[in-house]
Amino acid sequence: MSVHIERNEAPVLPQATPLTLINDTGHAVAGDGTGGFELPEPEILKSLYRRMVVARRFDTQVTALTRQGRLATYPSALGQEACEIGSVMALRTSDWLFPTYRDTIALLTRGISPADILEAFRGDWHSGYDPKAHRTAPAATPLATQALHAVGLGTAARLKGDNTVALTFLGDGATSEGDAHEAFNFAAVWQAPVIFMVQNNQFAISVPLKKQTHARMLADKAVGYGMPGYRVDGNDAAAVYAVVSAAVERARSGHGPTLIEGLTYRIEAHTNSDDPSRYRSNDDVLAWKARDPIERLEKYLVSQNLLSEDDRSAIAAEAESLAGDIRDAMNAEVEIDPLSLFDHVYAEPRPALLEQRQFLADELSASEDKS
Ligand SMILES: Cc1ncc(C[n+]2csc(CCOP(=O)(O)OP(=O)(O)O)c2C)c(N)n1
Repeated sequence: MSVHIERNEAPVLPQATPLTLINDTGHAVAGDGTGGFELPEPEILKSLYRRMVVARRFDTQVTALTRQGRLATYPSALGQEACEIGSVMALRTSDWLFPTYRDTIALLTRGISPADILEAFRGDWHSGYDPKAHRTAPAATPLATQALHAVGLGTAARLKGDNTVALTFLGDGATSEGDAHEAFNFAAVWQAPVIFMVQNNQFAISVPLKKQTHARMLADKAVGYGMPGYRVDGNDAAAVYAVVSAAVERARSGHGPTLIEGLTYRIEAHTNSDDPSRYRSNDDVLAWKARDPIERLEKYLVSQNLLSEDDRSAIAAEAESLAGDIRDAMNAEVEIDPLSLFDHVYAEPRPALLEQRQFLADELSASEDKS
């Protein structure tokens, strides 16, 4: 089946001032400042808030358990809640998500259980959840590979004539990878229904953005590929939700991909094995903490009488109950079959892999005989 591809008008350069709907003092931005986007409905804002609070509790709990040695590694998303959750909430459950290792709280928002999310970080399994059941690919560690997978799935959906949209998260550093270029290029050539959500959290481990790109900003890159680009305040969940929703709608109605740069900051270390004090100043961290995505939405909701004390208690209870579930799951000793490492690598087993499997099986039974 052939698909007719329309040429877009030459996209215009995105505006450099990040699109914001609720500013960092918790006030709704008026008039022209909104770039034509509208504040989401109160119910959506409340849901964004609730999910961000729960996600932060997830993050702080997992960081604590990592320090206790319960997980091998954890890339915190603390401070990036608006980007992660604002984006995912703009999807339908039938859409696909292609996440990276950083996006655990996006997985949580997709309804994947903490135990299943964390299995891979504990080193127990490649992916602790069934990607098809959740329409969420395993979180990619090789940078930018997930963007190609999103373009593949989006293109297949387009060819099949269904209206599935694929959203993929990339970091600022990932945009320097060849895979990102290939994904952007072919998404635009094939007009794939894909949203590239670039979370510009300023650093690729210790490498600042200015060493990754000479472009004015990451959103500008969209224009060269022939797709629209937006720079959004990545700490404003309302703006992220509104801009991503518009991109999803555009993709779903056959108008191709969008690249969105969410300007945000990674408050914690890259992972628990990194010391960020070696490459960034505490003043920067404090300045970004003052722009906290949760606090600003809370201020707005309170000012509009949309968040009662009862609401807050219920959200706090939900967050604490989730933290308890995480502790239970990570404190449980699980039996892992080392041979399961070879399951699901290929749909049809390959001789070389079977040989390696047999080698490990022999080693295991030899060590059992000795003990
Ligand atoms: C192809 C590839 N090269 C190098 C790495 C090692 N690596 C892991 S994370 C990282 C930095 C990524 O930064 P960014 O894309 O900005 O994402 P962030 O971790 O900040 O969310 C690097 C270089 C990798 N995982 N994959």
